[in-house]
Amino acid sequence: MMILMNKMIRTGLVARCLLLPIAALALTARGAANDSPVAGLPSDPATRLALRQRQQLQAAAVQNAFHDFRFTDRTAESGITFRSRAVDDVGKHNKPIQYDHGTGIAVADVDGDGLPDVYFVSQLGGNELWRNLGNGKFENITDSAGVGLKDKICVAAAFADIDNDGDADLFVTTVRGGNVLFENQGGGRFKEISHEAGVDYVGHSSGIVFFDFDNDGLLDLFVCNVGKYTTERRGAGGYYIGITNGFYGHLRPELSERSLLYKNLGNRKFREMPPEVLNHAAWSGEASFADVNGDGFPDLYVLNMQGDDHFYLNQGGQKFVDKTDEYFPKTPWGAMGLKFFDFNNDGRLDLFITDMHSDMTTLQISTQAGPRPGSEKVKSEKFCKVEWTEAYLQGSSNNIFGNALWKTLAGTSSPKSPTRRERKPGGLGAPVSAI
Ligand SMILES: [Ca+2]
Ligand SMILES: [Ca+2]
Ligand SMILES: [Ca+2]
Ligand SMILES: [Ca+2]
Repeated sequence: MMILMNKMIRTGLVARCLLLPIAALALTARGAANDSPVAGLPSDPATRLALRQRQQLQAAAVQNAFHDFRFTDRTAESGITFRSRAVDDVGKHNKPIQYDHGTGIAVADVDGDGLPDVYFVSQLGGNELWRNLGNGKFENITDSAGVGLKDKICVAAAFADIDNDGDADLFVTTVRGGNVLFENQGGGRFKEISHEAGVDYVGHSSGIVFFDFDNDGLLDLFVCNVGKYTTERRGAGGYYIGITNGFYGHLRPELSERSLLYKNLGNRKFREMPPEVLNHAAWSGEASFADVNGDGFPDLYVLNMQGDDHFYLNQGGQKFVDKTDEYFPKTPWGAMGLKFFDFNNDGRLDLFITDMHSDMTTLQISTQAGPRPGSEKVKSEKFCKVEWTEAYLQGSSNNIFGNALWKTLAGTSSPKSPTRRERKPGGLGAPVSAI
C-alpha cells in the first residue's frame, strides 16, 4: 500500500486529519458564540468544554486503543541519510503538474530477521533500501539488494509476496520509465523480473494495490495510471517535462490512460486483464479494496484526482462492474488518499477519503490560512463553484468538495447485493460527515 507522503505533508492533509477532534471541540465553542448551542450540551462555553473534557476522559478510560504516545525525531541516530529529490518541474519551477504529488514509501522485513526494513522512493537519484539493524539503527543496502533504479523517475512502491515463497517481493511504479517488479531472493537480495512477469508497463503510473481478486490464493495487482501529463521534452536528470497545465488534463480525452489490472498466473507471471474485466480510466493516484457486499470477493474503490471516484463491485472474481452511483450518491472531486477501516466497531468496514484538489482554487488558497472548523464544508459552498465551472468539474451535483467519511450501513454486507429499491435515501453509503 502506498502513501503519497510528500503530497500529504505538503498540503497539510495529515495535519488536517489529526486536527479533527480538536476542530470538533472548537466548533462547539463557536456554536455558543453564534447563539446556536449544540443540542444536549450547556450553552455556557466554559461549562460545556469542561463537560466535554470529562466525557472524553471517561471514554478514553474504557478504550483499549493505544494512545497518549509521542514521537521524537531520531533520524540522525538512525543512520538514515535518504533525501527525496524532486524533478525541476517541482523543485525549481513549482509547476502545477502531477509530479508535485511526490513519492511513496514501503516497509517490509525483506531479509526475514523479524525487523521491518524501509524502502524510500525518489523521483531523481534513485531509491534506497535501508535494513533495520534493531535499536533504531539502519544500514543502506540498496546496492547489494539491487533495487536502486537510479535511471528511473519513480513514484510509489509496494511489498507483496507474489510467489507465495514467504518473502516480500517489491513493485515500483515510474513515470515513463517502465514499472518494475523485483523478486526477493532472500537475504536482502532482489532480482528484477518485470519483463518476464509481464508487468513492465511504460506510462504515468502511481498507486499500487496487491489483492487476490479471484480468490485463487495468488496476489493479483492493480496499478493506478494517472494520465499523460508529460511532453516529449526532457529536463535535468532525464525526466519528461510536464505539460503546461496538467490539472486540466481531465478535459482532454486524448490524455486519458487506463489503469491496469493484472491477474497473477503463478510461477511469477501476470496477465493484463482486458477492459471487459475492469475498465477504469481517470486521473487516479490511488485505490483500495474491501469486500463491501460480503460476498467473499474484494471490491475496488479507485480515487480520481480530477473528477468522480469510482467503486467497482467484484462479480465472483470474473470481472468488476461500476456501481459507484448505487453505493455512493456523492464522491469527493479531487481525492488523494483513502482508507477502509471500521471506525465505529460495528464489524463493517467504513471508508475515509482525503481530498486535495478541491481546496486548490486561487481564492481559497489566498483566503484560508489553513484548516479550521468548518473549512471543509466551506469549500463546496463558497469557493469551488466561484472559480470552477461545471464544464471544468464535469458536473458537480454528485461531488463532495473535501474529505469524506462514509459509514457502511447495515444490510450492505448482506450476501446479496441490495437493489436500488432497498436503499435508504442517499444510497447505501451514508455520509457521516463531509468533514
Ligand atoms: Ca529485516
Ligand atoms: Ca516472494
Ligand atoms: Ca489471484
Ligand atoms: Ca464483494
